[in-house]
Amino acid sequence: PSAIHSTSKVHTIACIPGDGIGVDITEAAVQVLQKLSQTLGAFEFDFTTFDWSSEKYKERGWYMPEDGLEQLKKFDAIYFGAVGWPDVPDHISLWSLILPIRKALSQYVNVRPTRILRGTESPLMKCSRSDLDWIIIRENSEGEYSGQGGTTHENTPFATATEVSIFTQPAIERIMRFAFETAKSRPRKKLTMVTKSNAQRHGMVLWDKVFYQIKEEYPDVETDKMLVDAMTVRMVLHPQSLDTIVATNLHADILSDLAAALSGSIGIAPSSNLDPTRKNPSMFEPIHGSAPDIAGKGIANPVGAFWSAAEMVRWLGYGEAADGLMECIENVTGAGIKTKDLGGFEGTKRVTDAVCAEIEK
Ligand code: GGG
Repeated sequence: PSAIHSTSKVHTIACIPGDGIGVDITEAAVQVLQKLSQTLGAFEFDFTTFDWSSEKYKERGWYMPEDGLEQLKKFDAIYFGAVGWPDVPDHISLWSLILPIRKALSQYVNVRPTRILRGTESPLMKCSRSDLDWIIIRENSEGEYSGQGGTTHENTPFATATEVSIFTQPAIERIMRFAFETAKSRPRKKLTMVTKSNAQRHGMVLWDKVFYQIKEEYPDVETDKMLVDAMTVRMVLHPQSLDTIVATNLHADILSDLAAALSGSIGIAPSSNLDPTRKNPSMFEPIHGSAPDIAGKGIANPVGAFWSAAEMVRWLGYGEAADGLMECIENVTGAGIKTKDLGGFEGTKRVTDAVCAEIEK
């Protein structure tokens, strides 16, 4: 093994477990990633863990140190668990950790794949594994999560707040191109674009317009356009009619939770926050939150964390290893080794050990 390791590439990974089950599932993901690298010998991971969390915020008054973003820029990738805890307002935790990281590191694409893993099932009647295989492309840098706005007349009966959505042509163009390229790379070559451009008549109309402009460059991709409310109905009633989906920051955030639930559980859903220019490290995190009600109990589903880890491995250049890890995960779910949210009886450790055993086979 030492001879193999001497030629393997070492990748530095910033690890931010964050809050609640983020800690449980990050520990599990690191175990799986280490097992994968030791078994394959082609790459190694050098993890540095950052204790940036709501618990530490309560002690220190900050989530990230002032140079936190600069520290992160030095890594090859970031692995993130979850953020949010009941006694810290959610907008503070989100705007102190993941949102600044996504913005500062130019991670303007959030890729959220959804499919029904072997041995699991959709809560939808008559929805087979081949009926639901989607990739949601979420605009990750602006839109409804621009952080612009303010409150006046605070703590009076006339309190007034604005939350300004910002949509810019360059940001819409780059997310559309990424979405078209993704759709083009998939067998069905089909892209559904989602907005609410009947009720929101500025930013979302621009979003529609840019979509039709970029579409001209991709004559081989079949497209359609949906309003977000109708899209929720289509996802439930006609899942097989969808493939690649592109939506704004807020809409895709919501639709991807629905997608995850329709595929069996939010506990399996991964996400990749990508800087496609590769000038900055990209960040990989399961889409679920910190789940305070089950945190530390050893029952959190680690599959979304493992799938996110597989996507990190893919992004670092090891597509075959990522596919192999996905195969191991599905061998485990396929054998019925699953947590409660997927209808199983196992805990985090048992699922993690089973995936590690599959990797070693
Ligand atoms: N692991 C992801 C996480 O902590 N999610 C919490 C959340 O609410 N995220 C919102 C977002 O992804 O924009």
